[in-house]
Amino acid sequence: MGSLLRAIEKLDLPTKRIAIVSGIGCSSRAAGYMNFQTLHTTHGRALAFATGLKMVRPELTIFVLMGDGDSTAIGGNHFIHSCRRNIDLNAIIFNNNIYGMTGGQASPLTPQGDKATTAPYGNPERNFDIMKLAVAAGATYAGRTTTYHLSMLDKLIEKGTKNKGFSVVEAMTYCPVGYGRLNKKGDATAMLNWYKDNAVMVEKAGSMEAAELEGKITVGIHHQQSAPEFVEEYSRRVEMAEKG
Ligand SMILES: Cc1ncc(C[n+]2csc(CCOP(=O)(O)OP(=O)(O)O)c2C)c(N)n1
Repeated sequence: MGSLLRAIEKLDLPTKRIAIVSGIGCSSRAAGYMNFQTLHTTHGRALAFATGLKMVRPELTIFVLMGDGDSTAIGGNHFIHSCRRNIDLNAIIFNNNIYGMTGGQASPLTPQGDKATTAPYGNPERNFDIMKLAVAAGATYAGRTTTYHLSMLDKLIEKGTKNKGFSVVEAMTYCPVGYGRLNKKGDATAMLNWYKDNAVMVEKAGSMEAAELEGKITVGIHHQQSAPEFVEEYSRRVEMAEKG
């Protein structure tokens, strides 16, 4: 939340033109602490609400705050179609590798083998790589970092906001209670240190072997491209149809 506020300050955007849309979860509570135009919506549907808002108020800069369960489980379909449409929204995914608010169930971002209350013998499922999912589905900006690397997180959000299209920023945000305790990751400080020790810049990762990257977090801008933006494309087509 601090990174988002610092990025907004840097971008010098008029406060009244900023909307924060969030789903339901620990992460989505962030919307309630910020004094912008805020919508705290339903679990998994933040992107659907944000899509409607952007279509009727295209002048708004919209940040969509979601948890990993919110955005990739119940809201997974909205996520891939938002990427595909390239609608000008700024999704910020707080990835704590678990369903935090409801007490630590496994999410699509719980690493295989890790424990969750619904996976007491270790998670048998493979986890998504949000960056790969976003890029494959058509997002025009995808960046990832951790809450240890705060200045990088500020910059990733800032750059993503400047992108005209669907931007995804994945912020690894540790949950020492729901995930850390079950997986013996230590306290909050130990989890932050784990981020510090295991982050690899995406540029460097390109020249590393898959085995070396096992268990590492690749951080930085993973993807950037330009493509037609959905609301503009939609309006252009309406205009053309009206002209006959
Ligand atoms: C339709 C619906 N299904 C389930 C829930 C219960 N629920 C509330 S928060 C949550 C999971 C939150 O996990 P995540 O999205 O990863 O966010 P976090 O709390 O970890 O930030 C669930 C399943 C709900 N509120 N609404």
